[in-house]
Amino acid sequence: PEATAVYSVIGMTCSACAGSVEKAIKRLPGIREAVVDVLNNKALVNFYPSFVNEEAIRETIEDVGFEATLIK
Ligand code: 9UX
Repeated sequence: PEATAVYSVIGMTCSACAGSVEKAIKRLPGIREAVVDVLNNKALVNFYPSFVNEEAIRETIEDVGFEATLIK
């Protein structure tokens, strides 16, 4: 079964920022869906826990250059 994680993402200033975060998350294994909302500084990710976890996703967002905190 899949799980959902929501992150607060600090530092995204345009929709291209959100696009690059989404793309990076979707390159990870086990990602079912990723939606990044630049206006609300949030990322919602639906994933399969046998392949990836909350912390790996969080680190991927940080690797793109934004500060990410798991909020849900
Ligand atoms: Mo453009 Mo968004 O360089 O950071 S992608 S502002």
